[in-house]
Amino acid sequence: MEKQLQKIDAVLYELIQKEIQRQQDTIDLIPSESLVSTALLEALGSPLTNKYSEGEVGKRYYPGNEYCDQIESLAKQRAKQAFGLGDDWEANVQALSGSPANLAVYFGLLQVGETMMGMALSSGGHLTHGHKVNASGKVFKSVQYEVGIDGKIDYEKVAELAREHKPKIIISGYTAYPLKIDFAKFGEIAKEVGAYHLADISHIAGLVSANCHPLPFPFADVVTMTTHKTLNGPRGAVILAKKELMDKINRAIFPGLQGGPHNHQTAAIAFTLGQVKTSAFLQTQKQIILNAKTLADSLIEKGFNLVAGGTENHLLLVDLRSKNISGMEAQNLLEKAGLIANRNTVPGDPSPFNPSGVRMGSPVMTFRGMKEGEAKMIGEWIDRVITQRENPEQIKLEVVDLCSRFKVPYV
Ligand code: DSN
Repeated sequence: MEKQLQKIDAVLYELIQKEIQRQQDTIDLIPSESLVSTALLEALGSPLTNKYSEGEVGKRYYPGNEYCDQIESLAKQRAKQAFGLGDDWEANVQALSGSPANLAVYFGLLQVGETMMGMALSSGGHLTHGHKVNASGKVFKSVQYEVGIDGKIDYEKVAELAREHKPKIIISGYTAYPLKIDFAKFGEIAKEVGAYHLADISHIAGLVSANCHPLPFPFADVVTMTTHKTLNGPRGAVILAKKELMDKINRAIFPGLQGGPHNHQTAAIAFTLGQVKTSAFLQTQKQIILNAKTLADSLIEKGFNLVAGGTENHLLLVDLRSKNISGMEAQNLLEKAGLIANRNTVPGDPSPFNPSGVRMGSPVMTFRGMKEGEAKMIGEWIDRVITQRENPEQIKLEVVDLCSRFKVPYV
């Protein structure tokens, strides 16, 4: 097919080219972002976007779904294979992203006003885990647990809170937690109080599928994940649930929360899940962990404090209070140097509006092919920007030079 966008809408084309160049010339340390292949973009940019497929495979509200049915079935089958699941689990791949996926689980399994329990946003939980500004915290009664001042989950405290409030769902899985999660322990706590255990593995789905992080199965009743983080797929989500719960969740997705699934997105999810057992994917997930650890060690060596003392996964939280710089200032200086990391609260932060930390992750640098040597170099640049207060524009020249040796696939 001849390329058309540049001819028809040069303004939009130019903006997309500039964004591609920005991605090429910077190092993306945001642990929830990704770098997809051009093969994936072919599926995502396909004419499947034209089609309506409200309903489920074989039971659609529109005709003409022969191939969309096969594509959605393939995605569901691959979702189960990716995590080694058998007939007692089912998959839904229609949620448009992580937030609707989580809401569908709550609306499917809870009545309005019933109690759910998740980690507070300020401790590394997600908005949809019961924060008061989110539908999850408005529609349901939300109980929030927090990490200790050491940045670690105190499983006994979580159990005590669960015994006190008797939530109907307990959520494990986080957006800013650098340690491994003890899913078995969460399963025990949920069982004791008669709750469902929802594991939201959005951040670590790639690591989990590659056995680089303990699996939430069989300790969870439902597992949600976005597909655009360590899984390295398109924006989207997968819900895995025990067979007897899936009907309720399916109905919460459609007609409860959404209309037709995005078939082009489903195809790209099927592609992503088809890659997870390849040796290249497994190797990349191992390298993500090695790179995060190398970056963490390099920062610790330079005198930075890391929440929880380091990392066991793909991300680290740098506590900047000893460096006399706010999370916002650090984020801005790092961006000038071409290092893209986001400000984040750290345990004990008095206000979420002025966080004292920066969150960093290794997935995108790893997807670009960077290894321990580069991760160490990134740690040195961060130190030069934040501690030595060197001119970030000068450091950016070095960053762009490194980036030129690790091209994003679209330039
Ligand atoms: N925005 C994602 C993150 O950065 O972790 C979570 O939704």
